[in-house]
Amino acid sequence: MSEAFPNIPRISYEGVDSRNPLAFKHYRPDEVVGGKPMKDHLRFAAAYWHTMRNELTDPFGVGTSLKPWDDRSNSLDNARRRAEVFFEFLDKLGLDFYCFHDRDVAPEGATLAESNRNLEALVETLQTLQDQLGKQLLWGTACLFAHPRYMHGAATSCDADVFAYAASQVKSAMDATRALNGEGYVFWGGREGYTTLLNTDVKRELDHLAALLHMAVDYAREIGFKGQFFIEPKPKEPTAHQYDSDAAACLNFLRQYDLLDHFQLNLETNHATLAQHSMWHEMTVAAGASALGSVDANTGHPHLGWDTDQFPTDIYLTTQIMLEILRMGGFTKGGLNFDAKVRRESFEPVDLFHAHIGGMDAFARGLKTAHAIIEDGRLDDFVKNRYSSWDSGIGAEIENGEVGFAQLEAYSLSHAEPTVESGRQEMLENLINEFI
Ligand code: XLS
Ligand code: NI
Ligand code: NI
Repeated sequence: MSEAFPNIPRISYEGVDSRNPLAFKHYRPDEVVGGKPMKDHLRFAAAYWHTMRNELTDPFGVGTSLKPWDDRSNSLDNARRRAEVFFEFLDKLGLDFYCFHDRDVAPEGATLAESNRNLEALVETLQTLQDQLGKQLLWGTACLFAHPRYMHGAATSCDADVFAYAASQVKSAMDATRALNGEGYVFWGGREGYTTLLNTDVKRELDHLAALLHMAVDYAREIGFKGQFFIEPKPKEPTAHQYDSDAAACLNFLRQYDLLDHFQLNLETNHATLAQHSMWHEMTVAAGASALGSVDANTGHPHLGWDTDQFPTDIYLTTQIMLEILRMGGFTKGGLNFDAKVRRESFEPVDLFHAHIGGMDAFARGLKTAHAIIEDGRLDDFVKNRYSSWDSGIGAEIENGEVGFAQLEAYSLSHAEPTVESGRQEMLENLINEFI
């Protein structure tokens, strides 16, 4: 097959002085940072849906994306050609991983049986390409939101037949993920939520969602799928209220339904923003529950209130993300998946390269900066010291559960008014800027 990107070379590292837009300025896959090559810290993945299937439509206009290799048909041949182009793309960018929804890679058929056959056919193609080019599947998932049957939700649909259909689709998507040796499997909420409470039995829908996830855990055991399950929080879009609203809501749900041992969170920056949280907040909440698993690396537009899925370029953002990843000791099964699309005005194939290069460079800088901040130690020392009153004396007694109200009252009556210290926010902000 002929190359899809004949004028684009394999992207290599040229360093900060390079003015070549098709080169890395910071990402050097084998450069060792803190005892580990950059590529193993970052575990970059491309998203099949945005890279290969996003036509760049918006609510006001048709798609603008140029994809000369794609005849826009639903044929298996077209699907196979797309997969080949996608792997050429991964290869040229030096992206080690990818992620997909079942329906991104294989066309939905007229029946469930036909859809399953299509997926199995494409799994064979993907397997061959993975082996040829040494690429790995970071995670697979099922598209349980695009088809009209899922208008009321999938696992949380009011219609039990739809639940059954969704479960069958997850089963096949898990089979595909296992066959391709996927590191993980993601459940993003899709249409699991509601648009109005007038017609919605929330308690029953949540019970059903948990039931589907328990079935997935059982099925993984049955087929020997060793990948990590992830839930991906998002507060709204497409529904007005998504059940998996944010990290805290997801953790509560998992705990309530006894699923916490089987799931971690896949956090997406733009979803954090929609929840009026920072990505750093979401990561901190997840890490606190030992459930920080993977990252959908993107960003939103500061003036727009929706999921614009832009490529991450902000060094403060990537530094914060990498700080949390380093603090937890690095990814295990997770990685940095560019769940991001180019703007509708950036419609040429080369724009996909610029976008990924920028994201990879931004994270390489974030990694180096975060590592330097940790090595420097002043930030961590400050925080540690800020809580030092808990390390001994009355603080340690409280933490150890050795005292109650009566003892604390006696303590306070016999001590002078507490003397508190400055939080030094501005000093710490300046400290971070020393590194950026
Ligand atoms: C949509 C989600 C979706 C998931 C995968 O907002 O980010 O792309 O990552 O289903
Ligand atoms: Ni996502
Ligand atoms: Ni998103």
